[in-house]
Amino acid sequence: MLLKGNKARFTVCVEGNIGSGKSTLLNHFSKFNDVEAFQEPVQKWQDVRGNNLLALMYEDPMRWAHTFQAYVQMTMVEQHLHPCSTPVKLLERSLYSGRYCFVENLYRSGKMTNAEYTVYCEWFKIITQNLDVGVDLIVYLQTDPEVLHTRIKERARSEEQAIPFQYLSDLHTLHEEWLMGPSSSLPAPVLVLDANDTLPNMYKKFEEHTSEILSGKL
Ligand code: DCP
Repeated sequence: MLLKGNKARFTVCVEGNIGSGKSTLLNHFSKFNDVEAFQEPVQKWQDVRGNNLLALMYEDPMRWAHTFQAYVQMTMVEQHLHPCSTPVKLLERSLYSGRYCFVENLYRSGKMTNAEYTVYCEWFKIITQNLDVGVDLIVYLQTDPEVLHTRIKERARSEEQAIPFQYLSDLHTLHEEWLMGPSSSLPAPVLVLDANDTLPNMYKKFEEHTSEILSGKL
């Protein structure tokens, strides 16, 4: 595939912890004519020439976290650079949450070595400084880890069934630090939506915030 660059006028990344409802938001807005939505390529991560890297990462993070995150980073570059024919490009997650939430968490909890973390971060720096991975708006689906824990059990994605509550709680803290704090690592302004709500109420919120989400304007 030829990566020709991002031609969309407005690029929005949807962020939030595991199970916060990012895919639901993307599915909702993908029905709009001027929006092209790019779902996170989880299936690619589950089958890298027959290797389920997502499962390996959860089973043995000390061995596989770096390999998995390096691959996620590569697929995220593809998403960021993928040509877009519509004015609005909607991305599920980004290079940035990989770096500032997941990898930071794996490093802080001792599941990535200092050497692995450094190599990953060097790649991140080269990519963000040299490629067109610009973002205009981040939509943050802010959700309590208790709610996520229940949702993850209900949706029963097999790789995720052993995720401990602490993992979700740590990831929540890092999303909050990155998106709600005085962060110098934010690539764009953040629109926060409380995503603890029921599905019908979330659809109402999407409707209320449509113009903000698709143009950054109230
Ligand atoms: N994941 C990870 N590291 C990343 C990105 C994702 O370990 N840099 C893992 C966490 C999940 C799976 O990949 O097990 C998918 O995570 P997401 O939170 O990105 O996607 P969901 O499918 O959970 O999104 P939602 O339920 O909000 O639609």
